[in-house]
Amino acid sequence: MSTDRVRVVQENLDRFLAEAAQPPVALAASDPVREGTTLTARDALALFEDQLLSRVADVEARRLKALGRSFYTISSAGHEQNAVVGAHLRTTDPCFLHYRSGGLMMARGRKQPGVDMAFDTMLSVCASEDDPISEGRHKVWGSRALWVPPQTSTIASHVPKAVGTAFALARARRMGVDPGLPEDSIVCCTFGDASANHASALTGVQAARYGSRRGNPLPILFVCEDNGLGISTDTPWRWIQETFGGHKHLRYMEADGPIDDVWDAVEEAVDTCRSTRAPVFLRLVTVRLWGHAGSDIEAAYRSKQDIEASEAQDPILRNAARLIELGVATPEMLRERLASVRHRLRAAAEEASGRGHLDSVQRIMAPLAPYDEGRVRLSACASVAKDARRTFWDGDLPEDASSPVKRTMAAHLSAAMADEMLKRPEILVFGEDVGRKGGVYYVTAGLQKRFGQTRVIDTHLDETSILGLAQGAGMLGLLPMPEIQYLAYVHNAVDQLRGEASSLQFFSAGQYSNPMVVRIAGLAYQRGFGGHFHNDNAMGGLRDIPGLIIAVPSRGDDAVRMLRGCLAIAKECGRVVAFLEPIALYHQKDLLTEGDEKWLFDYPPPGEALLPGDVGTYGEGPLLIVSYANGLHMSLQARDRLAREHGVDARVVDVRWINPLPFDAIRREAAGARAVLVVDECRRTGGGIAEPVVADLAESGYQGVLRSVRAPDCFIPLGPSADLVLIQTEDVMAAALSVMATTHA
Ligand SMILES: Cc1ncc(C[n+]2csc(CCOP(=O)(O)OP(=O)(O)O)c2C)c(N)n1
Ligand SMILES: [Mg+2]
Repeated sequence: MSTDRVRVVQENLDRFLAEAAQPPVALAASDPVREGTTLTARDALALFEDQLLSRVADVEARRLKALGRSFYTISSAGHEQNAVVGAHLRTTDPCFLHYRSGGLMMARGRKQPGVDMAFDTMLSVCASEDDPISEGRHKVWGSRALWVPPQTSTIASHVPKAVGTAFALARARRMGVDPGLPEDSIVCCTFGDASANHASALTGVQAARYGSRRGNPLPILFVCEDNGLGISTDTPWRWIQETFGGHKHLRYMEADGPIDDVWDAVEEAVDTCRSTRAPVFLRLVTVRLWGHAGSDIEAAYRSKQDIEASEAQDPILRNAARLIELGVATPEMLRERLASVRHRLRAAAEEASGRGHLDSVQRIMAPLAPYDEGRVRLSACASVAKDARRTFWDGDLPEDASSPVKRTMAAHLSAAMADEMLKRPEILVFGEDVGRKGGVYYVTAGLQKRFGQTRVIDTHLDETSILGLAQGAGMLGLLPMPEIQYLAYVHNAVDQLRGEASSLQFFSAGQYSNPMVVRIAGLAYQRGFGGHFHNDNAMGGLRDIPGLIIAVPSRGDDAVRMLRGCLAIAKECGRVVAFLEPIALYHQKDLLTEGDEKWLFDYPPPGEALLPGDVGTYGEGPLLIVSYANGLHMSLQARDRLAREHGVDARVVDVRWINPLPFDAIRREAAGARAVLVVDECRRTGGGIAEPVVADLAESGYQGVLRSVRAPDCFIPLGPSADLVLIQTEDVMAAALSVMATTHA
């Protein structure tokens, strides 16, 4: 068997077009291709050209790859019937696409003057800096003009945000925010048949059904491009139908057969989704030609008969035959189209592969973490309408409150959220139990009552969907504030932050953003409610996400100022922010002795804010302790005892911002210190701050002694044993004394 299946498939088409008989009739351009369809001869021919563009782009990508001039060979070959989906959708229907949706993109591009999707595709496979969507950062289907946010290579990870976008369409309008799309827009999300088994796909579909069942408009069209294979593993016969057919709150349809039948089926699916504003699942039957990617040797796991059977089902071959049979075109017309497309793509390939690539770290990173401090500070410190506040607080402003109960971090955060919601009508608060109950720790208590169910939503129990909604809402102009109940429970959905939300600005060259402030209750030291999953003392899984801002307040007033800063960063710069709230400090009142109430603070009135780089400092002394959160609380206790019991003075710095770490401020503070002790409640190698802070000081030439206190690399047991694997004030004392002893020696 010839191993060059690209050539074989092309030759099949050429041979067919050379030998095909003339059509029995000739249709006029505006004639329907047969009775009972809206597909006209003109549309059918245009679709065929879209499909050819997609096909020949794949051929050229492989040719260039063999020459070392392109870098991506996962093709759409065999999937080109998806062009019909592109033809039926509007360019104002947001699309989140499978990597084989090339036909769809060509058909969509045709609707937008000034867009040349074929050329852009070649730029993309060549990783050219001129690729309009990603500037060569990845081969993605994406376009700002066509409302197609770029997808990542993680299969199905785009499904939750597609659902979130569909949900946010109507929600934004209800909140008075214009999403910039027509009211009857729908969202389209395509994926493969193997991907349909993935947790992200299943949870996306489930979220759509659940949301719809709850009475929300959820106009999402799921399109499963079913080629029966996931790389080498076959999908059981009828599996997609068995899995997604027959569910309530999900209309299931199929599109298969000749182009005109596919046209009718897709039309019905799109129209149903648009008119019912409810989820529709369309199985689009496809074949996969040429293996999974250029590097895949398909013959190793598929028989010759199997491969040839797929090739015989080549949609372009079948469509060519159908167009001739229906009288849409003569073989000669199709030959001419094919020749012209080949000519056009060859020129595009040559041109695109000659263009440059991003050529500096600076240019590569430019869209990753945009930050305009001036704008952010203005926005963070902007006042909240006085009258609205007075009415809302019923004359009892939080900064005037005197009851200590009102001044814990939890109470302050609650008030700060209310103030920010008054100030920013685009804020949407959602998560598990945040509405009626007010959150597990009552931080969102009362918000739903005051702001209504439109702006404060109890979601179903799924962190992936929560973060999917955050992305969709953010893309449509809302300012999402999702809550994740515990740090340990962000891990099961962390790809939505890591691979998706945090990478959107990067892979879209800053053309799309999904601003959000994700509130996460976390860290350890909870009394009475323990075990690892409620006391997760590691944030390494967040710290290594490029561009993600991580804020960790240690006291109530800081929390308020930092939250204002975080919302402003999200709003003004489109950034993704993790706001990690130390559970054990939510209701902490005391600092040094029981009942001293020294950890209660006044509510900072609107106008005050903290931004990355703004650290907190306590005291003076030759010992510098660098810490955050519970460690900060313990460090301040240690500082008091060091002075009283040992005559050792220490200065304590609260870094407040875990990402980006305030290295400049730490270096400045360290300059006058004989020793620096980093108190890190996270695990020794769990991605806390000790490693980077110590490394930075060492590398920047700090001459004093460096030491750290960190927790062992262990999960946290239930009950009193927990304290054995969590650092304690005693540990801070011991390390501080030992390090100071070294400096005296
Ligand atoms: C989460 C994840 N796991 C594994 C992969 C590697 N991978 C890429 S494509 C693919 C198969 C997908 O098959 P299917 O969804 O049927 O799409 P098809 O390629 O057949 O169109 C796999 C396993 C990935 N990209 N993402
Ligand atoms: Mg497949």
